[in-house]
Parts: sequence; C-alpha cells; structure tokens
Amino acid sequence: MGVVNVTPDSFSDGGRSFAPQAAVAHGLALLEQGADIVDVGGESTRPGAARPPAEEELRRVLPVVRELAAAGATVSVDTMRAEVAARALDTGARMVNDVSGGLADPAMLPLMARANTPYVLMHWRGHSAGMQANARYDDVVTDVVDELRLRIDAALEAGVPPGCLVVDPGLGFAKAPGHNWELLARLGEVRALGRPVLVGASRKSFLGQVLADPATGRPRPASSRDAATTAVSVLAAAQGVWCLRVHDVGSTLDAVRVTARWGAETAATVPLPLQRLGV
Ligand code: PMM
Repeated sequence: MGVVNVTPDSFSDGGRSFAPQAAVAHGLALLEQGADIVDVGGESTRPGAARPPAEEELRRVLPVVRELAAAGATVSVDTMRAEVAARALDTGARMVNDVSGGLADPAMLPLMARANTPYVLMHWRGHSAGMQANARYDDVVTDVVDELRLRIDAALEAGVPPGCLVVDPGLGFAKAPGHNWELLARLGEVRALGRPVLVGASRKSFLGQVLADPATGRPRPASSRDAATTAVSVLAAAQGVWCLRVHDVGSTLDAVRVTARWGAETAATVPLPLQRLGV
C-alpha cells in the first residue's frame, strides 16, 4: 500500500503532495512502482496535529480519489470520518482505512456494515493532539490485542461483514518507541486475532531514533528513513503481515520479493503481502 498524503503538514513528506495534481501524480508513480493499493488521506495524524474541518478534508481527498480510481487504481481512503469515507466510496474508493478503529465517529461502523468493502481497524487511543499521553500499557502487545478484539466485536455487532475486517497495531499512535518494537517483535499475537494484518512503520520516528546521529543524538530525519523502513518491512512480511503501508513502494516491493524467494528456498511458509485484494 503506497501512501498519498494530501496534507500540508504530514511528518513524513512535509506536504509534498498537497496540491491535488501533485497528489495524483504521486499516486500514479506509486502504482508504477508496483503498489497494489494507494491510500489517500487528507488529515495529518502526526502527534500534536490539529484536525481540518470535514469540508476541508473532502476538498482535499475527493479529486485525488476520483482521478486515481479513474486511472484503474485500487484506492483506499485514510479517514476517521464516516462522511468522508462515504463520499470517497461513492467517488471510486474501494477500501476504508480508519486509524481510529471506528471510535472517532459513531456513524463509521454502520456505514461499513452497508458498504461491504475492506475496512482497516487500527489500534487508537485518541486524536493526535493528546495521544502520546495515552502511551501507557501493562503489556503493550496484550493490551493492544485486547483493545483490537473489542473493536472487531463492535464492528461485527454493527453488521460489518467479517471478511472485510483488517487489523493494524497502530505503530506510533499512543506508543513510545519501545512499544513499537515490542509490537513488531510479537506480530504473531496480532495475527492470532484471525484477521489480515496491516502494518504502517514507514518513516516513523521510532526508526529515526534507532538511526540517531551518534555524535549529537539527533534523530535521523523522516526523509532519510527509507532503508530502515525496508528492513522493518521485510521482517514484518516474514511474520505474515498481509499489507505494508509505505511511502517508498519500490524499495519495499523489491525487498519483499527477495524475502519471498528466500522463503521458497528454505521451504518455510512465508505468507507475504503480495496477494491482491479480492475486490
Ligand atoms: N500511519 C499513518 C497514517 N495512517 N494508517 C494505518 N492503517 N496505519 C498506520 O500506521 C498509519 C495510517 C501516519 O503516517 P503518515 O503521516 O506517513 O501517513
């Protein structure tokens, strides 16, 4: 899954694709690199970010969704708002990526019950402005899995078809750096929820911290974290993750294909995120 942020303030690309035409061109380039899905988002989820009003989010994402869908792309819309999800689905999107797992908008689960389309439930503990204060866990993996199970139950109760549900541990969302590493090391426990797993580690600050300049201690900037992202992607793919949400699709896809070849040789069953969405 390639990331198309239509925001002026994303941490990872600093608003590089803010103009609709630039965002469309970026999405087409990601498809060219081999992305199966392009994920179009109009709200920055950077820690501390302010939310745009719904009209502004619609103004950002709809033209981009329309053009990418018209070009034949499988488009996912990254939104916490049911209204934005509904309009994007009407405009050609075929998947909804909700970082709040249905918690931010009570209308989202009923919409997804009607939509019959893949729906990503991410682990979430509140909006970006204050989320890092919620990075408190007894055992982060057990707690995240338990909270995701509650969201799966809520979605099923609302009538979302079971086959539509995808889960995501929400790296960087109400997580300290160590929490992200623990979640990655124990992805098997997230997979045990019995749903396809999506992971979004791309360019996140916990990678920047590992790569900090030894002399100054300054974290590596987001623009130079793609090799680290590739390494994490390979390790996550080898643990059976279904989908990797990344900014640099080309390097991730190359690395995942090599991992698949390696897996074939060692006769290990390495489920990889290469399967197409059945939509
Ligand atoms: N991370 C970001 C945005 N959307 N969606 C899912 N499902 N999982 C994530 O980890 C995730 C997401 C933040 O990253 P960005 O600002 O680079 O888009």
